[in-house]
Amino acid sequence: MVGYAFMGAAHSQAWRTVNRVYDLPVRARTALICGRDPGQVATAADRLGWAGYTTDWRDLVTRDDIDVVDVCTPGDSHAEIAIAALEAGKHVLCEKPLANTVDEARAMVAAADRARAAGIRSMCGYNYRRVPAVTMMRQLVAAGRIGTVRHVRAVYLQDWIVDPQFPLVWRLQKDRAGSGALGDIGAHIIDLTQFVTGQRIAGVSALTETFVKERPLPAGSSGLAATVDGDSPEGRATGPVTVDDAALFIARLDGGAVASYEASRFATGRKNALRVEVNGSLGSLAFDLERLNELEFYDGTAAGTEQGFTRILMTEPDHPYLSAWWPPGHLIGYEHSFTHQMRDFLEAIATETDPTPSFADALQVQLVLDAVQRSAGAGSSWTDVEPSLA
Ligand code: SOE
Repeated sequence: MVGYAFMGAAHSQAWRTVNRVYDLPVRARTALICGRDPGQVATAADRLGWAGYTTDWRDLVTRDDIDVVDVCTPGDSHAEIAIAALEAGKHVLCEKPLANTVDEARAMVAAADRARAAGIRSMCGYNYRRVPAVTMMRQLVAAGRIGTVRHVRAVYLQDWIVDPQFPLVWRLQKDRAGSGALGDIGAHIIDLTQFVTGQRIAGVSALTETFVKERPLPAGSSGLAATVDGDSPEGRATGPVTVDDAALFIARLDGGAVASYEASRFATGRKNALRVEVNGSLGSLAFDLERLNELEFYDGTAAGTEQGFTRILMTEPDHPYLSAWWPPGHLIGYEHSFTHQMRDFLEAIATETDPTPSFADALQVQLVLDAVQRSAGAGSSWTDVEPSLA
């Protein structure tokens, strides 16, 4: 694994857990973790359960006893590491968004295609697909239970940078992160809604906003936490915020649905509010990450006297991914989506099948991000999503 902050910790937990929960034809061994700071990566290896550590990611690529490389770094290094790993014959799991630019994403897809011919698998980490309620939403849509999808309504709202004195961490720097709320959390709802509906975003009209344009430089940071020097703002060195704080867009999907999306880190009081509602000709489905063990289903074909949203508690063995966990009626959390992701990735490797979302699927999300940025830059003008050839 490369990276040991927030995503590195979430993925480590999943790698350690996956074979304890699921019976799989292969076992994951957490061999080597990489980070730039020798002291911090040593501590991370110990805490997160890795047998060894290194400060040079090339060690992961050159070591013969390593089969899988998991890329949990900021977006500016995804392409270089993932392509080198694929070329060295390693299966690659790469965090979302796939890359910082469409060109990088295309190069990653090309590398993944070449590697596939040699039996090497690749997958992008859109983990929320593997929340059982989200997987079941897709199954119900595919089974026709809500009929023809007409509306998709998606928001992903956080508030962790609302304080103007919150420092300029890498997620607020375009050269490191590619974009702001758009790529960090907007990418999740783009992927999730396309996954659930089976339809792809064809065109958008968008606007983005950066509310706080200058922030203090961080004294230290890890994951979403960061510190600044001094007790008061006076005298702190600052730098420009080069990404969006919020991104909003309307969209047409290629199956005929219309959609709205909102991603913001300034939605005061909303901590991790990813909500998706899909309305079809026969019914509706709604999901809220802050209540991730629940799925709301409105069955418009039920007897008139019985119509209304039903809350399905996602705790039963027949629900996706859940039979391996706890006895019926017991709940799961955020981290389980990563364990499910590792389960599916390992199974694909063992059965020599291609896992999803593929790099090509993730390139398509990247093309939507690109269309949103182009539309926002052109005064919200209607902008088609470039075809991905995927
Ligand atoms: C921070 O905005 C963040 O951790 C994202 O980077 C993740 O992708 C998302 O799952 C939760 O929020």
